Amino acid sequence: MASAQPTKRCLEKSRVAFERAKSKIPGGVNSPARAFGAVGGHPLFIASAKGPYLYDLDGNRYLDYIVSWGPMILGHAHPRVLEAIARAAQLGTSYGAPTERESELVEWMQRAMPSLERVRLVSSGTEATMSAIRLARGATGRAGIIKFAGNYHGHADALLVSAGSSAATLGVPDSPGVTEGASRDTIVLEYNDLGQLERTFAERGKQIAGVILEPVVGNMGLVVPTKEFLAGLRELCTRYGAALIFDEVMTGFRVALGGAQSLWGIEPDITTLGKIVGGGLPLGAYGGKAAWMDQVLPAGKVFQAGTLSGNPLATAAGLETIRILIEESPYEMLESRGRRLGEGLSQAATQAGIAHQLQRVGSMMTLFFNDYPVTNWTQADRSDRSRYADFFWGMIHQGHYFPCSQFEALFFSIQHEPEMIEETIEAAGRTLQWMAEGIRLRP
Ligand code: KE4
Repeated sequence: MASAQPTKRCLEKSRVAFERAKSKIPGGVNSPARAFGAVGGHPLFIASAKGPYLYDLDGNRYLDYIVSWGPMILGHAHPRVLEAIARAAQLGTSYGAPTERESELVEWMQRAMPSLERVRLVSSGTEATMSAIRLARGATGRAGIIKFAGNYHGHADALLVSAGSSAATLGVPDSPGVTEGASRDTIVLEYNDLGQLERTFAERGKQIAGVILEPVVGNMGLVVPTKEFLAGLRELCTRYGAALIFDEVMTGFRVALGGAQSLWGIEPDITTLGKIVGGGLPLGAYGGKAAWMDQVLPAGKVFQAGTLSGNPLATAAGLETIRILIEESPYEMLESRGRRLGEGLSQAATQAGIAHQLQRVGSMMTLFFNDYPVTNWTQADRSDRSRYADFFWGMIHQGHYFPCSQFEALFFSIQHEPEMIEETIEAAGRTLQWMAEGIRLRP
């Protein structure tokens, strides 16, 4: 029996705002990930956010399942975080000189991630990963960096090769402007393919400065590494003296307090961080074993600098966020709510007779419209993008803001209560039923 037809929300003010923005900002957005390029229509312009909710210019309320692409694990406008930022702002916003709070933040990070013997604070995840590969190259005197297709590490030239996230979404995994010279030393392999990794090290091990990966991938949709792949990575990097770099910008403090490295029991040489560690303000970090990190200037000779590195407002927001996560330890609750959401989405797709894979770690997950489990980019790339676009818009018109791409993970916060998770599951059930009835939901 045909279910009630979807009612479309009025998004007129966002549409007008987008037209205005397009004449001033390339593509009307300051990051392509939020352009809705893969799902059609125009992006929603946000007026405010509170707790688990976003509010757009037209006054529509949404349960937020991107939470700023990961950072807002405590929910939006958390009172303690706002108070910490306001208190810091009264003392000035940037000094260009060291402050004690930078050391305090690092000490709290070290409590969560013992592998962080030294940490350098920067202003974004891109800066963190760019610096980490420069460190690996400077410390080893080698040029080769191994990355994996579908893994996104920000937009540094050497890493914008077969990248995931919006690079994959918008079909520019190898961007114009990234020269052959910049990417010549980047070796791209298939995620979870240990044999290919072993052969590459056997042939070129002495040229490899480091291997960088997402230890749980979010940027091709959620893909989990096999134990053998991770163990092989660690053993090969040790054997050949290459840096094992865990890009935990997305997974750090998300999949566990200690990130994916604490889940998998693998200690990287260098970890890159961002998102949650800044509590919603611009802050990234790279850190790890002192033997590596003490080669960064001025302790060592590998250059890296930044006007706003360790910014007082960003460290205040990050410190309060990490404090709350350590004090409240919400990870069992995030796991149980994540399990319920994942099971609910999968059951809804099964009831609608729609082929799918639900892949999840804790409070990050992806509903792939794909006939087979996704273990690498080749498989992720076979997902049905149009189906995802229909799903996305069916959820938007019912007030649930999912990632605007099949190749992104969804996240939720500690303020997404069980009854909200149930609302989302019910909305997904209606959406998937409409899709099964052939109703076009995407613009
Ligand atoms: P930023 O430069 O965006 O702070 O971090 C880059 C980055 C590095 N490593 C990983 C694993 C990441 O996921 C990211 C950024 N993630 C994307 C979303 N998947 C950010 C959203 C955007 O680009 O607007």
